[in-house]
Amino acid sequence: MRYLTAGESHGPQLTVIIEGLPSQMPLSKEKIDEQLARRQKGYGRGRRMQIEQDQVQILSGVRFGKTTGAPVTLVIENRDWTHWKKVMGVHPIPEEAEKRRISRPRPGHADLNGAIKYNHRDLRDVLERSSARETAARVAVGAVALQLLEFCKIQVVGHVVQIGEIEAERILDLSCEEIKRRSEASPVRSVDKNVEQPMMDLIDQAKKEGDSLGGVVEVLVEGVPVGLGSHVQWDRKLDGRIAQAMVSINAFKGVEFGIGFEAARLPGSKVHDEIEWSEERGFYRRTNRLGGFEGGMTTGEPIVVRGVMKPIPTLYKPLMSVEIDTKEPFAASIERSDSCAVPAASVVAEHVVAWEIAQAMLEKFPADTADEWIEQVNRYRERTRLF
Ligand code: EPS
Repeated sequence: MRYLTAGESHGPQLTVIIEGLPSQMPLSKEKIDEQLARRQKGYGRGRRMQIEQDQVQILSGVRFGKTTGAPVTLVIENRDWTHWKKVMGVHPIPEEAEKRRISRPRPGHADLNGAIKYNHRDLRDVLERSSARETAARVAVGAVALQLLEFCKIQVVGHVVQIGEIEAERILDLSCEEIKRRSEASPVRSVDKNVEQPMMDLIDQAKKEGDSLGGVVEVLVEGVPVGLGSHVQWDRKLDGRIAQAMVSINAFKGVEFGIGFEAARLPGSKVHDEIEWSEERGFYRRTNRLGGFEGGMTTGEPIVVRGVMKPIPTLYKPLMSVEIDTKEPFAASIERSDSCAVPAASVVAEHVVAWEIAQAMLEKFPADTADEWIEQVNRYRERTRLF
């Protein structure tokens, strides 16, 4: 299973083609729209989110509510496009191109590297594609993956564990269901009520100062069978693939599993998870410090992965940069932006992880139809329980 996304932030639409979904799988547009709406919420978003009301159109691969096995095309229109037709059109409009040209790269963005690499004198040719608007497409893809995972009772949820210096209390053993219930009711998508107001105050302060804030999000996956991914080759290690997917989200700079970087400080006896066995569960771990992975394979314990997001680099209080024509120092151009997108990023992280799990499930249990697929999953679950 694979996908590609296309589309610019202020172009007409985002487009995705997903290939490799089994046939006969119920696929609901409404469920994708629900996820798109979740991504648009969250304290700290800017004015653009008042313009967009993301909804998906399914343009191929689904008939009468079920997948056919053919590629699925998803489209999300950019409502803001109506204001950008002249700036983002396909046909040349030389006066417009010159008038609206951007020549002051923003530190922390793709602007300068992309312009040098692709030889663009207008930085908009880079920033339109590097914009985090693309994460709407990735959520749509993940929402399809989530519907596949629902079939075999795998649940995925993302939530915010830190914004700026404010950390949520680490509440162990919350189920996906409980995390979903709590974070959904929180404007900052945190399960810890006590940090909600301080996080919002911090975001308000950053906004007032023309600054931006980053944070940490966590994704929990429940119900994964043991043995997804493989130790036998570097690019088949599933934790490695999830790490790549997480860091590919705009502004993400790092990833950890389970206790993560904390493991550096602890002796092995306080890091590794002891093995137990019961008739009902088969083999399991007494703790889950390693976040559901050993040897690049799932242990069957919940997957716990966290990603760190840097503060959004588009600042109303711009940093210094250099004009690409005159080579003179300048304050970088000011573009409309969010002051904090960490709550939205927790939804994006949830969806990119969902995709990686769904892909790993289809690799392990290749099938043309959803029924064939679920049959294999159930057989394997029984075999591993009896091991
Ligand atoms: C973004 C800048 C802002 C954000 C955008 C990502 O857009 P604009 O430049 O139109 O104000 O709102 O995020 C989205 C559009 C979205 O859907 O999340 C950027 O520079 O990355």
